[in-house]
Amino acid sequence: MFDNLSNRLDGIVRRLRGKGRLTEADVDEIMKEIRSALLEADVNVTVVRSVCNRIREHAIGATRSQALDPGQQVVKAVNDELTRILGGETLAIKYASKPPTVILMAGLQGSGKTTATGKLALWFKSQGRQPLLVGADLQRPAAVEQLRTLGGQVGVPVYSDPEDPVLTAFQGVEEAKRLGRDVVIVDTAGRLSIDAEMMEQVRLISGAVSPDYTFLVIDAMTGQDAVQTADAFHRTLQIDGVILSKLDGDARGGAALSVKEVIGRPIAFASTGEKLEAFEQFHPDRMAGRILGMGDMMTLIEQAENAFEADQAEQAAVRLMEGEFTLDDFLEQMQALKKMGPLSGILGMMPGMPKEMKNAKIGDDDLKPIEAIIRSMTAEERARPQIISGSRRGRIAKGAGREPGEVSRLVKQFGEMQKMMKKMGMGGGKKGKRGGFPGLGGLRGTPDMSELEQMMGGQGGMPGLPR
Ligand SMILES: Nc1nc2c(ncn2[C@@H]2O[C@H](COP(=O)(O)OP(=O)(O)OP(=O)(O)O)[C@@H](O)[C@H]2O)c(=O)[nH]1
Ligand SMILES: [Mg+2]
Repeated sequence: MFDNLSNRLDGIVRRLRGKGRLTEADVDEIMKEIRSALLEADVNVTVVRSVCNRIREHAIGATRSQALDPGQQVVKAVNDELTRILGGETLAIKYASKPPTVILMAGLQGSGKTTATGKLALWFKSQGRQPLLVGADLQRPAAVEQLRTLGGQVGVPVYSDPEDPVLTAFQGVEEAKRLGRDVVIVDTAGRLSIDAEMMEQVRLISGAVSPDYTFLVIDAMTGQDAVQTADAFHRTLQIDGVILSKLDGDARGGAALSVKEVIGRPIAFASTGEKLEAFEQFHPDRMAGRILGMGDMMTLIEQAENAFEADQAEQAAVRLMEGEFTLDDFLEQMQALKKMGPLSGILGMMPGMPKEMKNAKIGDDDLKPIEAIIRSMTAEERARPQIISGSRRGRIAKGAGREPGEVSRLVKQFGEMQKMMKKMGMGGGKKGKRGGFPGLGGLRGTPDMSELEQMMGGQGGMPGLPR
């Protein structure tokens, strides 16, 4: 997602970084590029205009100020603007003081409502909640069955009554009270396009359950149309937030970048794949960072926390901070890394990762040589790779069925990664209570630009992977 926009803005950002001085002509040039990048990403024209005006103001300010790094100021302005149009702040769910918290899902047919309902249930579970799903889509015979399957997969009960959708929704909330479930998610029927009957039905359901949150699911692939849909729904339903689905497709991202400005409601969650885990809370600041190629360490850390055993990560973190992170630890973490999802997605979130690597399709197979090399090492070599001399290198390479050059590259890059991680570990805090991704403890909270900058200056990267 956002690949094209990201490529273009990343290019602009890289050029700006080196600029000692910035002239008005430079600004004109940059603004032209930013404008066309946004338009190409299918961002709403009005939004593009207002965004560009604001960035331009900052950029002109930067040409006139005596600041050391005007390029940096412009990069910050672009980052701030992107964050702002993506919604500014993360939508934090406030649970009803008197449970259950009721969530109503709305959207066009095929937008991904039912899938998102299942994913959201899993997400609430990860937050320590006990959701109940309600199938109020009686339009399609298989709809409730689909929801039941999803409920089974995420381990959440599903309520439905074949009689009537409004009644089902109402009784679903009663059922939740009876069962002591603290979150109810109501899935509703979609239609091919906005029609009066569908709007009326979802409005009645909304009236019957008084939702704490009404989420509109929109398909990111539909671009600007999605924004029109959002507008129409919002006029009937009072949307609280948007769930953007299918962000894994080759969507240009325009919907994500326009919806907040157009309906004034933020994107709450993003659905990024068919798998139930491919679902995240939407953090505008992190997403802006990802688009600008500055990485998204926070999401990476959270995914790591979910995939890693907490105490295992904790131990590794301690060793790392003491400078004792070994190749054995690395191997262990690599296994956990595989659980975090496709590697290319992970790489895309790492700060300072070269563009060509982000776009590379890297699968588990690419990790195999690294694994083989580490497994051919003795315990001592894994603990202290610096002892790996020419003859050891030859033996390891042979054992792994790889070239000696690959062994030295892995050792060298591991050393660099260690350095980078130590540097990041010095961010000024202790690791989070649940452990956390090794060495990143100091970065809890929102990393600011200077921290991101520092990290980007690091020479790190994934050992064993090409630069
Ligand atoms: N790649 C990808 N596919 C998705 C995502 N979300 C949903 N889908 C797929 O999109 C199709 C429609 O999803 P549903 O969840 O059934 O959509 P719906 O809005 O409930 O559809 P109706 O109930 O017919 O209105 C399914 O094939 C899903 O697997 C996503 O984030 N990424
Ligand atoms: Mg459905």
